[in-house]
Amino acid sequence: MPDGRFDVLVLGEVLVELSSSDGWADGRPVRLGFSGDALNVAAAAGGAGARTALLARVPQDELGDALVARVAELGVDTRAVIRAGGQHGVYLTRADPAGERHFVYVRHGSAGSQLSPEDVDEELVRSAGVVVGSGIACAVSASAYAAVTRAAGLARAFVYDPNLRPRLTTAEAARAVLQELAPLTHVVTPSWPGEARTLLGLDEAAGEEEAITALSGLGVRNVVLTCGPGGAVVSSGGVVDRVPAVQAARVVDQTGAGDCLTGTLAARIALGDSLVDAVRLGVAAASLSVQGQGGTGFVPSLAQSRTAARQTIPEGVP
Ligand code: KDG
Repeated sequence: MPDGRFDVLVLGEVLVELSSSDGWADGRPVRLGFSGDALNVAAAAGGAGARTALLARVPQDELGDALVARVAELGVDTRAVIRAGGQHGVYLTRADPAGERHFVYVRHGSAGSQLSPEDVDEELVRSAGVVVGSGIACAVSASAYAAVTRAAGLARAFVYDPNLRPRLTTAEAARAVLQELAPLTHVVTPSWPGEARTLLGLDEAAGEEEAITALSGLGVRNVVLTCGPGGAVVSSGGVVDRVPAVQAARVVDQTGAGDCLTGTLAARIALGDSLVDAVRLGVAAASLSVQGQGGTGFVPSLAQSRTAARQTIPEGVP
């Protein structure tokens, strides 16, 4: 296990990404990438200045070697990556400027989904400033869910992104996971309105306050509702702040934008920023990330995110 202390530790599954700028049809070109929400988050955390490690199972083959090399190139420590038997998890995506498409998955039984509590090194987790896990990891297998639960219980500060994926789980199952993890969670980052309403069983008329009340009622300490082009809403210690959006100069693909926000946020709170400042930078980083194709197609640096954060859109401007 790596020695030394990490600001951020992310656990989950890294996926091979096949991304098309066109449709899916025989003979069309695709772009090979490495992504998955865990890597998207870790890359963003590294970009935002945190010493970041990734805990994931990656197959022991040539593609796995290239994947691990890319993780390192993204500035993420790979010493906690477990090289294992089994196959890669893959997802197919298309450049998605509107952020509306579902992915096609080829991941059932993948090596990454076999992450288990035994893989979660107690010392590594306890020493990290912030540990990040997601609903995707909890949905891919019972053992990965147990790994996330163990890490959340050991973490000094656990950040949970529900990342509800209807092709991986049901709203009911995702709600049960949220209920179990909520009391262990320092910050939860659901997207608003769709994901939060679905997870919390709220109807169309429910507003942000109801979502915050419901999440706080489950035992979460801090709530960040991510509102895409609407910025974010932060609830902490009974105070609610609205973080304005940052205009994206160029939108190619929204895949991984939410992960970029979460990773940046995790990095900045680990490094001592207030939650609101961390979210402000996360919103700015997410607005930059959409200019690249794929989940890690563009990972902003801290300097780039800081510059973008100065260009918030005033409230009320469509
Ligand atoms: O948030 C983007 C991720 O959903 C994407 O990178 C693929 O991790 C992925 C998943 O499991 O859907």
